[in-house]
Amino acid sequence: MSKGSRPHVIVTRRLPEPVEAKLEEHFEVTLNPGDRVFSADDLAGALRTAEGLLPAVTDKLTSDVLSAEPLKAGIIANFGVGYNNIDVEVARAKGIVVTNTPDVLTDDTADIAMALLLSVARRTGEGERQLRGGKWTGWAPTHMLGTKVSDKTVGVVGLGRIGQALARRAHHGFGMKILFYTPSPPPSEVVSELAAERRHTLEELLADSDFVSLHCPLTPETRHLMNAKTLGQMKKGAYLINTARGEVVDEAALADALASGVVAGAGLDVYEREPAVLPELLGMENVVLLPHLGSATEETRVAMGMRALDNLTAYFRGEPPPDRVA
Ligand code: 8YV
Repeated sequence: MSKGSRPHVIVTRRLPEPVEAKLEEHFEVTLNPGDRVFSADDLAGALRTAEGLLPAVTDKLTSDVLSAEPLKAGIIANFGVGYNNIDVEVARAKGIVVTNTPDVLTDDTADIAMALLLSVARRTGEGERQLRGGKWTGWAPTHMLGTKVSDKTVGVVGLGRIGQALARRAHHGFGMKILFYTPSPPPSEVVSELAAERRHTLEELLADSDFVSLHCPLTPETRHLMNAKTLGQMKKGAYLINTARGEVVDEAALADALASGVVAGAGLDVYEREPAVLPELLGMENVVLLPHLGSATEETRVAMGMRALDNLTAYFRGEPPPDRVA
């Protein structure tokens, strides 16, 4: 039921304090101070109870969940740019508006992609584990030699906002050559600024890239885009970086490719079955594993919350929400 005259919004996860305070100024808000992850029943219940829902990547708004009756929610303001956690076709059919939070997390996510690229190439995780484990015996000319990053080629899969930001860092900061494979290329000024070259097939991109960085959304077409076959098409000695969605990579095939040396190393921030990570990967030294930290800075998580709030505010004022995706 609507609480009072202000719209009721259910927030599924604990958000940074300034965001929760601002939400409370505008709406009747149900917060989740204990940060317990909602079950499918909880999500369906929320859609029956409140006019608005503010979920995150951990909330699977499947066709079943969205079929909650009688439906009260008119808007799902997702906290995140990726919205593969929401069945947008069903939401659209039910008349539910869906919004996301683009732009504000672009730089941070590109930073994490670059951090993973540097880390796996220069073996920083492995080095730290060795030192902390008391196994470092001292400097030596041949100790833990990695792969030089500067002047190498990075193949960017998906040259959207985050792909471009990664390419900018790699090109301007590290003198890397940029190749890209994307369905809709950015404006020609962007391509020239990055001195980037388009490859029309994934196979062509993989064959020429020392590093492959994934920046595409998860869709039925991109699910397992990197599989045993495409991993096998990567250049010898190349590295895979994934800050997009875990399901873009067949994790078991990646573990095999890493174990057999088909792929030299990987830097991963996302996984197929988060928070589970394939045990084989956990035991590998040539893999850098982060716990989905792409947008995890104080500034950005606040900005994401404020962006979700702007979408809710516009919707409840009867205006078009700025980041409507369905
Ligand atoms: C977020 C992300 O942490 O925005 C995205 O798509 O993957 C992450 O940056 C997560 O989605 C929050 O719900």
